[in-house]
This record gives sequence, C-alpha cells and structure tokens, in this order.
Amino acid sequence: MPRILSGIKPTGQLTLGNYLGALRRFPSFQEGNEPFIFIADLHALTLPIDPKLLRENSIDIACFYLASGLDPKVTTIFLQSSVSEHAELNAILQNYLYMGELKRMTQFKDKSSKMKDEAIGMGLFAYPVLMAADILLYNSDIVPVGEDQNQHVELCRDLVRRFNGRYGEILKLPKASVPETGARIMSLADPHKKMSKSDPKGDIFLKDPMNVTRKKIMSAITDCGSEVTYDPVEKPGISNLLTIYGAICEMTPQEAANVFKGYRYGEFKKAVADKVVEELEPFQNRYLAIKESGEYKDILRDGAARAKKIAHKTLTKVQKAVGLLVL
Ligand code: AQP
Repeated sequence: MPRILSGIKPTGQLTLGNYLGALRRFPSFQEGNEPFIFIADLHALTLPIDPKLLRENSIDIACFYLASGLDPKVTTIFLQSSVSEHAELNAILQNYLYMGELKRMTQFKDKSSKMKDEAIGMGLFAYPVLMAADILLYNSDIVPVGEDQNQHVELCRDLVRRFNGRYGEILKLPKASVPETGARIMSLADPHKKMSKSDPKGDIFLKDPMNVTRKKIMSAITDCGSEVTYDPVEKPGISNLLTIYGAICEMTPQEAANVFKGYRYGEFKKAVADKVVEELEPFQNRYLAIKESGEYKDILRDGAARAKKIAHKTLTKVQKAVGLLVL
C-alpha cells in the first residue's frame, strides 16, 4: 500500500488555508494508503516561539487531525519530537544537501528576508533537510503539500538521487501531491500574500467564533468593478474568495464563478461566508469535543511507538550504508 506522509507545524493558530490545503484532504488518504500524519513541532522551533504557545498549538493540531476524520487505527498520528530518529537522520542527511541549494529555497528567502543575519537560526536555513528526514524515514511514496512546500519535496528527491547514487538503493524516491483547487489560499487583507498562521493579518482561524469568521469574510478586500469573475491578476480578492468557495464545494474557481454570475459583491461574499460557516462549524465542534475528552494523548503515544518502529529500521539502514558502526 502506498505510504503517505504529511504534517503541520505548530507555529500559530491554524487557518482556513491549513484546512483547505491540508486538513480537509487528509481523510481521503486513508482509502488504499497507509498515512503517517505528524505534528512538526521541531520545525516550529526554526523561528522564535513561546514554549507555552508551542505546547498549546501542538495539542490543537492533534485535535484538529482527529476532527478532520483521521482514524488513528488507520493513520499513524504522532509528534515529530517523540520519534528521535527524525533528529538522528537529519544529522546524517545534512551532509548531502548543499548551501547553494538551501539558499535558493523560496521559503527561506521569504522568512529570512525580514531578519538580520545574526538572528537567522541554522534550523531555518536547514529546514528542508529535516523535512527530507521526515519524509524518508517512512519510505513515503506520496507527500501531499500546498504549492509553497513543493520546492522542498523536489529538493528531497534530489537528495535521494544523490544519496542512492553513492550508496545504492537505500532511500525511497517520494512524490509531491498538490491539490488542484485550494492549493494557495490568500490573506483576506492582502490577496497577494498567502494566508499564513505566522502572519495573522487577514487570516480566518479555525478556532474563530462563527460570527467573527462571517465578519472577516464580509470585510475581505475586494477589487474594482462589480462583476464576480475569476481573474487572479485583475481581481485577486474576488478570485481568492472563489478559490475558497470552490475548494469547499470541490469545484474549480472558474466553476465557482459561474455559480455567481450576476451577483453583486455583497451578495457573493454572504454566500461565501455561509458556505465557510457551514463547513467550519461542525468541524470546530468536533475539535472542541475531542480536546475536552483528552483522548489525543494516548493516540499520540501509540502513534509515536508505531512510527518509531518503522523510522528506526530506515535509520539503521542509512547508518550502515554510510559506514557508521551499528552494534
Ligand atoms: N494559505 C494556504 N493555502 C493552502 N494551503 C496552505 N497551507 C498552509 N497555508 C496554506 C498548507 O497547510 C499545511 C501546513 O503547513 P505548515 O504548517 O507545515 O507550514 P506552512 O505551509 O508554512 O503553513 P503556514 O500556515 O504558512 O505556516 P507558517 O506561517 O508557520 O509558515 C501544508 O500542507 C501547507 O501547504
């Protein structure tokens, strides 16, 4: 059965972007695949974060995973930091990706451009190495990502080719899978910027009360003109709302635009707000019930034990291949 691996970093409150780009797709992976879905808490340390928030965000993600419909009997759900093999494989793999390659990564350029060199941690620079370790430990076949992470999966593939070229067929070559609709949800305050949990302006948070979500959509930035058409260049705000609507209704943004022919902006926004609330309200209620029950704790412990067994085998294989003594 193909193995699927994905994760979310607990860097902030989860957004509608995380939901449409990741969470909403997760349960479908359970059919005919063996999914490994983790909380990327080590990745969350690559930028400064308050320890209390990191813990809270990690618990939230576990509960959101379960609320999305992931079944822990089918999907291995775990915390990255509970499986020490991630850090151990990272220590080996960092020797097989190069400075020039890492410097070219868009995520690194975006995040570090706002920082002074003295404040940029090595972890931020070497983020794709740890991500490669995450993917490769489980011999993953498919890595579902939003567009923004696609480049890192490509780099991971380069690493596999390089490593296997030197040591034989040790690592499995993974493939990224990017959704057609909803791949990139933009900020409601600035539709040229991705909706991001670490840059909360213009975000819809999955924990927002429904009246707040509704308000945020009604006051989303729109564009000149009055017609609802899909045109990301001329009408980025409207196009973003069409993308959101389309992702929920499983249609393309162009198909969504056809639904709203002849609508005024205000009526259109109300329809989008209704759809988002209809989608998020039951999801939020499931999340609250799961958090209250505390069941996520045992699920994370079991998941880590299951993940560790597989991860340890891969790590040992890699250690032997590169010449480390495994006694
Ligand atoms: N705006 C988005 N549209 C569609 N998908 C998105 N994802 C994130 N934002 C959007 C997808 O959510 C998953 C979790 O991503 P992550 O936490 O590992 O990192 P990220 O992609 O960098 O997400 P954020 O919210 O922007 O986090 P920060 O602000 O911490 O960098 C991924 O599948 C991602 O594609």
